Amino acid sequence: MAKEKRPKKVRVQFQKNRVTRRREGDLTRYYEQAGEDEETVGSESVRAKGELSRKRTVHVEEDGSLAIDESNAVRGRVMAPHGLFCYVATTDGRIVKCYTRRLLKSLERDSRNVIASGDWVWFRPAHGNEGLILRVEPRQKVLTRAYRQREQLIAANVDQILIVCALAEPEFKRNLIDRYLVSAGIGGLKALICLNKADLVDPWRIQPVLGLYSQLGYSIVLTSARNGWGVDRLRGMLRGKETVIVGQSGVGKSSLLNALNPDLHLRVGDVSEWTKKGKHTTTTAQLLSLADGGSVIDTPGIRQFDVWKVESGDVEKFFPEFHPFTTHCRFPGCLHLDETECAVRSAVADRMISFNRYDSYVRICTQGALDASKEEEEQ
Ligand SMILES: Nc1nc2c(ncn2[C@@H]2O[C@H](COP(=O)(O)OP(=O)(O)OP(=O)(O)O)[C@@H](O)[C@H]2O)c(=O)[nH]1
Ligand SMILES: [Mg+2]
Ligand SMILES: [Zn+2]
Repeated sequence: MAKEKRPKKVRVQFQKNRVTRRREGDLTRYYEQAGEDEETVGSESVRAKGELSRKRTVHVEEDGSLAIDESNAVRGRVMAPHGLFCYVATTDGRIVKCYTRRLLKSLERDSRNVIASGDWVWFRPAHGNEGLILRVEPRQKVLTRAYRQREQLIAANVDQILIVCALAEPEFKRNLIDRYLVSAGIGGLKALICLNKADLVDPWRIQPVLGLYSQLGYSIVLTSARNGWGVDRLRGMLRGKETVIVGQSGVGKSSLLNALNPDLHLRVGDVSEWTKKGKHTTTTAQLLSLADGGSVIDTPGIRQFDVWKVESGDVEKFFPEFHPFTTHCRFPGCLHLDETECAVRSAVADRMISFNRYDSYVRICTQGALDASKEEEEQ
């Protein structure tokens, strides 16, 4: 007989700001007055042990998410988080501006952001077209990165990642592709690579990159959002799937989505003439539905993408071309960095492994040692 699932109790430390006087004009004050605390009577208890050590007992599901009464709540998917609030699309097609219940922030024991684009949530409707998020459903596959020594969720509940690079303007960065590939591997996401702005370069320049990544087994597509090359093929790769689209600012992520679905009317920017780095036209990740099925999360361009907490010994898993050589290294557990008689490094010297890929590998393995102050966001 199936075991009945029952919520269990956990103790949650209050955040400091829950025990201090609320500021005038606090955005969530209205909702708390509207009964956040009353709703939880019976399921939560407060024991005061001095002002700053208050804890609350809450009921959580087996998966760790907060147990709530779903009969008073509406289910929806987070389209775009905007700091204190986010827009949530309901299954009946409405878009509701939602704030987040503070208790969720206290429950978030790892230091991730509480809500991400693509999250499935339950909210309690309030006046106007607003609501209060009570529960975040457990996430399936996610894309995260390291940002200021914390794990930042970029997108939740996605099947695949589309890594967009521009072959020119801004300068093509191969190393970034490899970082995204490792993060995709960690998150269990299928990785697709899109080389955009193909109209700006001679085809012969692209061959080595196309050859390398297709030999490694990744789907790779050459596109031009300007003249429409490759757009049909790309549409086929995204159809019916949940995809997060990533890449530097100015590579053409939003332009490609407009080319796929002209109804989206996404803002696209100018690549600034003097830096050729792009101008950050998209400022928050947003979930968009595609006309022929599936959805995409368009993300803002970021300058630095670091993989979140991967052990050096695990990085080689995501470099399949190393695998035939690793068993020939002299030391078991060789990290292929500075060990003697390393078969991977010999293969790089013999050009059997791409130097650029090996360079990416070394950077990812040693990224923990990088000065955190180097991490910056282009926004
Ligand atoms: N020549 C050429 N220009 C393109 C192509 N795709 C996009 N662009 C131009 O590149 C610039 C940046 O495009 P966006 O779509 O805003 O780039 P993005 O990746 O969304 O940038 P962020 O939102 O800042 O992350 C715009 O001026 C586009 O017109 C292309 O295939 N060829
Ligand atoms: Mg954009
Ligand atoms: Zn080795």
